[in-house]
Amino acid sequence: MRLQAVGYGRRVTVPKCPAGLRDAGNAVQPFQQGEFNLGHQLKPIALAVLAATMGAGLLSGCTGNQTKPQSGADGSQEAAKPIEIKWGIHFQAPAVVADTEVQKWLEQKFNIKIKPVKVTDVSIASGDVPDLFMLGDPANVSAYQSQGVLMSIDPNQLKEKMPEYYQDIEQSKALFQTVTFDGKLWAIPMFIDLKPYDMGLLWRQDWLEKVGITKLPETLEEFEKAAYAFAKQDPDGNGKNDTYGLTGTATSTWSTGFYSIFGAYGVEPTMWLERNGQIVNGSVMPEAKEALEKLHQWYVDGVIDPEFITDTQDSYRKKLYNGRIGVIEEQIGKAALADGATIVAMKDINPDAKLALGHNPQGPGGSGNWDWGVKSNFVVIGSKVKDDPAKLDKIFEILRAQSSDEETINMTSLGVKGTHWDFAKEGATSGATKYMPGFEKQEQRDAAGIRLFSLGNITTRSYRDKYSNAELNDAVRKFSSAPNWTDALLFSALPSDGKYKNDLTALTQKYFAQFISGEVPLSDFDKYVAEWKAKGGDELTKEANDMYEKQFKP
Ligand SMILES: [Ca+2]
Repeated sequence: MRLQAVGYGRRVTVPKCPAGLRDAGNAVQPFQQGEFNLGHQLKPIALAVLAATMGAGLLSGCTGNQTKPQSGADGSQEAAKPIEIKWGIHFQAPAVVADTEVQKWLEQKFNIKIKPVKVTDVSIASGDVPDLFMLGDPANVSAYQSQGVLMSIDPNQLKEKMPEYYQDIEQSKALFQTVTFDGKLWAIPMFIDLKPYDMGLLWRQDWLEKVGITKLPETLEEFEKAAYAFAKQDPDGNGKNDTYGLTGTATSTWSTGFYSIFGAYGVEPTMWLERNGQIVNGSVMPEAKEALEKLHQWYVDGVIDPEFITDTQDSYRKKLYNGRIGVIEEQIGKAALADGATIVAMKDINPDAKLALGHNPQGPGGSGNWDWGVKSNFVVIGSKVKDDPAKLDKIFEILRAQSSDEETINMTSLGVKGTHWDFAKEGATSGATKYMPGFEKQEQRDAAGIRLFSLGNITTRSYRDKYSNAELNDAVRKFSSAPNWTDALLFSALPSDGKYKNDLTALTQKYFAQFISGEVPLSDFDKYVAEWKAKGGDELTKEANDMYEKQFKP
């Protein structure tokens, strides 16, 4: 565990900084890759490098200290004592970097003293609970709430203290239900409705042309035709039978992969889906069996790469770059525009290849891909804050600024305009942003404190509209299967999830891989369903229906 506490004094000392620091620019990227909680783990980074980068001049010109006088609430000149806030850094940041430029800026702006801490299950269990921190999932909120470390939040107070944000989050009101336990609200939900990590299909367009297909496949039949041609018609023209249509991520992600193929049959394994007022799990629906029959046929015919059992999203991208497969499911943000990560990587490896993003295939059950819905992350407040009204007020003041004050959002998520970031288009005053050389890597920004105190998607809708990449937003609108294709319970944690969920996902992954490869015949599907039900699936299904009745039913 990487828990670093930093010492701090009681006096407010303010760095004397260049004007540019105070006049931080006004833009934000609403789509920060680092904000997405998809259950991925970030790799640790070299802190020594961070420290060196940080010392190298970020704070040059900011060396003098002075005490800032504060006006009292009654307008008197008596200095208000800074409020100390133990602040859990962004959960994807690997470690605390103390006394960064951003921390000092926040301390000055809000007259606070921040103690940044890295939140872990271990630190929480040992009683080291921050005043303010962020969690990625309703299951985390539920777990910490049951440990008694969270403060319940009064929705009326939220409405009063954060009016701009409340107006927006009200449009996704069901999100409140995901973190309401025992009739009380335990977190401030954040939302995201235009998600660059929604997926479409990324095709080798030059391969399509090579096999005589001039239009991007849109239906499942057209998808199948193209995938077979990639496997059978030597699309790379080397005279060898060395290509496949596609591969999958049968055991390496949160579900079973082949999301768009299952989607074409109207189902997503592991998701809770609503059918005629009942909640059923996609893992055991008859439509899943239909999709598996199709996938098994493709496997038998040599269209699916046998390595689909162990492939990951990283490895299938490499297979696309290296001309082993001709289509992948890819995040729209990585594939829609010329500067998308996957497009750029392909160009590096094979400059002659042509890629094109297409829709998820339309099949007998519709079309769709895995979608995380409007859910983003959650802001939570430590239980001890309820006994300290002044601190709670201060926290709400910070949260309101984090959601609607451009200067604060920019500083915490982008840094200083002209130093750390600028608009992508020269001279622009809105739209997409880019990081400056020296700050393109996350660890370089963490060293300056950028992201550590960012709360991500708590920004207001108008803010996002103003500062997002319009071209990318259009692509998301065009290719995403959102908003109608997501978990009926918005990925809420069920009471017995901890007991069964991981084992059931693993069971489904194992069986589905075997059904596709033929190691287990599809005539055993009912046997698999019975096993799934007996091993906790029935119990979870009951809990899912109870929760739906109580909290989500329209
Ligand atoms: Ca070939």
